[in-house]
Amino acid sequence: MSAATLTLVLGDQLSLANPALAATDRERDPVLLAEVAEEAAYVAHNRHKIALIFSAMRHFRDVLEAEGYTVHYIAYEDGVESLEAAAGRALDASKAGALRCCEPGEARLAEAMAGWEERLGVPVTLLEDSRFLCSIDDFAAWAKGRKQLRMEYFYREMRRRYRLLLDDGGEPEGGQWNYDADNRSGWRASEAVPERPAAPLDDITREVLALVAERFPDNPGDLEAFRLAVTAEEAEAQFRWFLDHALDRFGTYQDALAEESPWLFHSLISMYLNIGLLEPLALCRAVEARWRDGGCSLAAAEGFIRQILGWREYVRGIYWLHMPGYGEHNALDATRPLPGWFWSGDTDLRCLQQALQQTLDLGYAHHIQRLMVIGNFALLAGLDVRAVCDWYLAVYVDAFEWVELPNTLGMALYGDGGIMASKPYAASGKYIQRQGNHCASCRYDVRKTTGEGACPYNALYWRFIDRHADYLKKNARMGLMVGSWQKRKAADRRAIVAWADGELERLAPESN
Ligand code: FAD
Ligand code: DLZ
Repeated sequence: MSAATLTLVLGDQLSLANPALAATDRERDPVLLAEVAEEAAYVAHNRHKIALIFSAMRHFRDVLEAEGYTVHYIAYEDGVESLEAAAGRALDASKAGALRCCEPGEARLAEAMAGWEERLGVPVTLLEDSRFLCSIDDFAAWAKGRKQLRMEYFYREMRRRYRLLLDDGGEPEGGQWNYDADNRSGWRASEAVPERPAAPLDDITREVLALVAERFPDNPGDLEAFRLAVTAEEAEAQFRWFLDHALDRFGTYQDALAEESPWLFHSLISMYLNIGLLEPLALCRAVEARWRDGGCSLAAAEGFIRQILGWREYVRGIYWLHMPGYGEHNALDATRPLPGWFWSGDTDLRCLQQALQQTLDLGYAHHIQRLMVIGNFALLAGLDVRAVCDWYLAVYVDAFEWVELPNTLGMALYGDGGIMASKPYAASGKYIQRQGNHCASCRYDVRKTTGEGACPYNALYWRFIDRHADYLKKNARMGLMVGSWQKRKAADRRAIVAWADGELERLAPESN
């Protein structure tokens, strides 16, 4: 019998379809899962994220044992520093002569693992992560030779490849590839938001919550409010609830901002997808089936499938195409320090306050809060791109660098100079007012640009246009806005920029 190979399963690879498990001989090869200090502390993760991952890992250990695998489990209390140290221990204990793992999702860990063979003294095999619908190599082949990469064209190819929402002739159902224009309604509190069921808390999760409370007292996250699924079955139940109660309104209110709800009709499944509890193609097929059965509109089904099959795969492709080095971009030279209230939520801008508070407490904000409320403020204020990206990586339950970095640096901050987005997502308070009902209970007046009580987004928007006019003029989609700014009287422009400078110094001081 050949020597055993140790299979390492990382905390975001908790799926029986993990290719490293598929290659494991259950009779011979031990499996290692390890809760380690380094992974739990490389940023100040939201406590919901640590609790989710540790509890899901412990539950997955039980699933693997029931499936006949021999599991070597290292708990956080065992005090092991790093995944490398954990692998070293398990290799010694099991006498395995090699190690295999599905490739890690973050370049940071991939780089560290590149030295394992030498340091651990055994062959290390990394297997392609088959849980994604477009491999890193396929994305690179698609990107090759294209002057500009755009998600929409990638998405169409993915629709054809997986035959999703196509008619018998292979053309898009309804005659259009994209129904985004139907997905932009603002929230006017004219309908009820369904109550979301919490996933059950069992003994394993309770134990993990106590551990996280004790060991991570200073990290963000209100553990009393922990309500996440920690097994594949529970995550599936959350998704089924979304299909039955929210999908049909998902499209309509995808871009809406609401006082009443942190999540409106969003699915709340990114964290389960990202750690392996749900599988992307199955979700897309279930949503298509729901539309074919008449259970939701085509715009809702297409909008949802586009997020998973399009955006999620696209951002991962962009990440690996440009790593290492992607995180070093700072196209707009944004270096202002991140204000301390990003970590407390203590601001009197109503939309920002709500988005930050739920982010810190629950580790969740929906896309428009991340992009057009928090991200937009960071973009307009010129906050330091590295600090902003580190903040996003820390605070969200679903944050892993492969998905966080292109979304934050590229989409929200335009820090990559247009690799991800065709224009900066910069907007004044008018956009936030149009999309929801925060402005009605805000102390600032969204109709005012300058003067006491004016909504800070307004003057900051024009300051942004003024500051980057030469750069933005080259962008076909921003040229009009720059032109209309430059046509205004010089004295008016000076007054707006001076007001914005003062507001910025008040809200995000240059030295703090
Ligand atoms: P829904 O709105 O219900 O969408 C369904 C699913 O589509 C999501 O669960 C997610 O898997 C996928 N999806 C939607 N948009 C994107 C996108 N732009 N990129 C990748 N997947 C997408 N998503 C993460 O998973 N992790 C992150 O760290 C993350 N950071 C972000 C940072 C910024 C600045 C922005 C603008 C977006 C970020 N996103 C991130 C994308 C998106 O905001 C979240 O996936 C979404 O809000 C999760 O909530 P949901 O499950 O309710 O999503
Ligand atoms: C995020 C995370 C945390 C908090 N803890 C662990 C852990 O203790 N053990 C582990 O294997 N994985 C953990 N993870 C997920 C890893 O950070 C993730 O696998 C890498 O970031 C690569 O995507």
